[in-house]
Amino acid sequence: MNDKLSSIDAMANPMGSVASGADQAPSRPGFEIPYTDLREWIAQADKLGEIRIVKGATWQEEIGMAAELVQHDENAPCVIFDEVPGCQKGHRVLTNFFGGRRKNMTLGFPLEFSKLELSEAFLDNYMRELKPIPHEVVETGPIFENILTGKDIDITQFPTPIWHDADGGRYIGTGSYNITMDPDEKWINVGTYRVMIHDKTSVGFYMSPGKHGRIHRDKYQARNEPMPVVIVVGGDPLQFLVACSEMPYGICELDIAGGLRGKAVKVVKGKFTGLPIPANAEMVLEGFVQPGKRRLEGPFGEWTGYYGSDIREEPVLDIQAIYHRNDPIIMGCPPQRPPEEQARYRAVTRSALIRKNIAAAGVPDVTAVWAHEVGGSRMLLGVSIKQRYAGHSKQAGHVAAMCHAGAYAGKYVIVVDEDIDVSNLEELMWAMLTRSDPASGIDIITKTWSTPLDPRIPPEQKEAGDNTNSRAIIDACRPWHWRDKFPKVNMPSPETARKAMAKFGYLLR
Ligand SMILES: Cc1cc2nc3c(=O)[nH]c(=O)nc-3n(C[C@H](O)[C@H](O)[C@H](O)COP(=O)(O)O)c2cc1C
Ligand SMILES: [Mn+2]
Repeated sequence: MNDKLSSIDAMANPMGSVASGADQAPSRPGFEIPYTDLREWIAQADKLGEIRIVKGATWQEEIGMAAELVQHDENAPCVIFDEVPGCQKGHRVLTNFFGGRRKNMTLGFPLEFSKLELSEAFLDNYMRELKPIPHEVVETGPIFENILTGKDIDITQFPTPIWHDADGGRYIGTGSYNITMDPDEKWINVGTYRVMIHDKTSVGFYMSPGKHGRIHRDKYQARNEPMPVVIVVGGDPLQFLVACSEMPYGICELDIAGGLRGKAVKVVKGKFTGLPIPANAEMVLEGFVQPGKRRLEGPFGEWTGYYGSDIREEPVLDIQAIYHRNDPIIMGCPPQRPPEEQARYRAVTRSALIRKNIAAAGVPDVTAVWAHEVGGSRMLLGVSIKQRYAGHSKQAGHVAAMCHAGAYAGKYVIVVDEDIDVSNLEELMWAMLTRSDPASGIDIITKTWSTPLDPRIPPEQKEAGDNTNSRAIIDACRPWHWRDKFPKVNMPSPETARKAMAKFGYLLR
């Protein structure tokens, strides 16, 4: 699984290689994603014994409290909240989908894979060559079981929690995705951006500068035209994982999810916007963002572990229709202080994407990448390489810091030799402490892509509209020109370690 990316891939453009032609055969002989929607996913996770149902918890306080607890424990179950006081029985909220052994099931890989193996399998089987399969329009689907329009629209009736006690509102969109179209280039984007309820018929959402949905929105605003939007607030977990990952610009994430599954995603057309809506989604909001219309949004407990960006004016979605299945399930993935659930799944997907991006930039012999959970899978990257030439480690570090999947909101990149397991935080730190020289081994890049959510950007800089931060690239490889003189590591060889485990492993249990 550790084999190198092919030289063909290394020479591909930085967007990654994208095969066209959309043949329907999955590229992963032997692996299969065992569900096509959230309900089938729940049935699979239940088979693993990893689903718990909680009845009677309140949306005002208790669901948020419980979510915080389970999301911080990677072996905790997925929890589905039902019979939420004040809400209809059967209208549910699901949290902590990505944990335990179900995370492997979610990606269609063997349950015994480690997180690094999971990420590498994701890279090898899905990401190395993206093979999008165009989504397929069908007449109808379960999402049209209930259609609420006009006076019937009331988004406040569903069990949307207050996730963190100082949140500025009820966030219905956390495990959600927004579907929009580029008004010039006409391509469809699917991206996860937090969504807060304003009142019965409107919600607000926050998109950081540079995100694809934000680029679409800025274009509509510049044209002074309403932007059609569809928001899926519960649906296929695989689609969600694709929607919240930095996929290439210009490619529809519905088609990427179809490609991963080897089967086109079936969509119905929104009755007001004509935008594609996954036919088996749980709940969907459809409407328009009027140019210039804004309302206060936030604060919201964010992935950095802070209430990110204060309450500010953000665009508003006026809801024209709510579609939902019978007994709909809202998917909740509220960010918490890392490491937590969100960091767990993003580590798996982002580490793979960064590795792909580095190879696409032509850097050879990257042996592993890990986007560490403690940094929300953005702020601390570990990269291991098999050093081939002087300057190789700096090159790998700078590309990791600046490639598409690694650039946004990064802080520290540590480059180490291939003997280090970069997914093991203590091992990575040990390598940094013993193989880097602070005076000569740290490069700083300034004015880099970040976000108003970054807690360390000074207020006066944010007010001036400058949300950039800086990066440190720490070269913790054995110095190239005297690598042979570097003291030997005093750990046993892999062979001795295996023997020790076989003979004395019982002492650990
Ligand atoms: C649970 C969750 C919530 C997120 N919320 C936001 C958000 O509010 N605003 C934002 O710009 N990005 C948010 N993101 C990150 C984006 O989903 C991610 O950058 C994605 O790549 C955006 O899609 P795009 O690349 O098509 O723009 C969130 C991610 C997750 C997992
Ligand atoms: Mn996108």
